[in-house]
Amino acid sequence: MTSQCNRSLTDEALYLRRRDFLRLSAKKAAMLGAAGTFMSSAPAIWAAEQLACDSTISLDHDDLTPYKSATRYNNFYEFSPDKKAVSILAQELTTSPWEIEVSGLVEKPIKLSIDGLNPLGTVDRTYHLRCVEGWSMVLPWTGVPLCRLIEKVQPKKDAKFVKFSSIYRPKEMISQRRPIMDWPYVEGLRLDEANHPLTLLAVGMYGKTIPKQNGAPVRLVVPWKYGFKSIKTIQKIEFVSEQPETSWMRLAPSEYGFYANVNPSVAHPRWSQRKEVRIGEVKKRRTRPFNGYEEQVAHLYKGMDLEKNF
Ligand SMILES: Nc1nc2c(c(=O)[nH]1)N[C@H]1C(S)=C(S)[C@@H](COP(=O)(O)O)O[C@H]1N2
Ligand SMILES: [Mo]
Repeated sequence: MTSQCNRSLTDEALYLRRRDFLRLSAKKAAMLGAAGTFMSSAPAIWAAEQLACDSTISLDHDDLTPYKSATRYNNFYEFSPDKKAVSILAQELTTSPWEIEVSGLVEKPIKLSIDGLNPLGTVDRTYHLRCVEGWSMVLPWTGVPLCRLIEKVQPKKDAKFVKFSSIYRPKEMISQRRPIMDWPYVEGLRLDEANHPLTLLAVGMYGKTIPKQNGAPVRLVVPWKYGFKSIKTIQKIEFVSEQPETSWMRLAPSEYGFYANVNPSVAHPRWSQRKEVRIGEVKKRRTRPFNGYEEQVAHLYKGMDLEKNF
C-alpha cells in the first residue's frame, strides 16, 4: 500500500467516529431524495432465467494481489476500523470447532462443521474484489458455490432472501466490545443472487486455509458487489421471506443499499465510483459495471432501476 493511496482514500469507517453522523445522513438523504424509496422490500424484479449451479464459468482476471497485501490490509470492523491493525488482532479468534447453522424457510435445516462443507465440492476461483472505498484487489479463493448448499437444504416457496450473520464473540473480537455497529455483522442476498454460481462460500485463499483476517473459517464472496457484501466469519445462514436489514443499511441507509452492485455510474455520497486503485498500484483504473462480471450477472437485474436500487 503506497502512502499516496492512504492519503487519497477515506475509509468506510470514517463516520463511525463522527458523533453528528446520524443527523448528517438524515439531511443528506433528504437532499438526495433517496430516503424511503430504496428501503422498501417490495418485490424486486426476478430474473427470468437462472444459471444452473454446475454451469461452467470461465473468467478473466488481472494479476493477483501479493499475498502480503491481501492479508495485511483488511476491513474487518469486529477487530478494528484500522485496516492495518486487523491482521494482528484477528489472530485472537478461535476458528475451530465451528458450526454453521442453516435454517429458516427450508425443508432440511442443518448444522455443519467446516469439514462438512467439503463434500459439497470445492472450486478454485480468482475474483476481483472492489471495496466501496475505491480500492480493489485480485484474490484467488477456494470455496463451495453457495448454490450447492442451497440445493441441499431445499428452500421453501416463500423463501425469497438469504440472511447471513457473522459470529458475535466480544471476548475474542475486541471491537465488538464497542457499539460502533450493531453486532453481529449482518448481510443479505436475494435468493437468485445467492443461487448464482459465482457466489462462493470461501474456506481457502491462495491455496491455503483462509487467514483469520480474511474471514476464517468461512466467508461469502460475491464478486460483482462491493466488498462489504462479502461477509466474514459466518455463523448463521437463514432463508427468509422479507429483505433483511443489513448492518451497513442500518448504520447509513443513504450510503449503503441492499444491492450494492459495483456501479461506476452511481456515486456513493462520499466517493465517486468511476475509478479505483488496485492495491499496489498508483494510477487509477476505471471501475467496470458489476465489477467486470456484467456478462454473468446483469440478467439478474433486468428491468430494475439500479440508481434507486443501489
Ligand atoms: N464480518 C465482517 N465481514 C466483512 C467486513 C467486516 O467488517 N466484518 N468488512 C467487509 C468489507 S468493507 C470488505 S472491503 C471486505 C474486505 O475483505 P478482505 O479483508 O478479505 O480484503 O470484507 C467485508 N466483510
Ligand atoms: Mo469495503
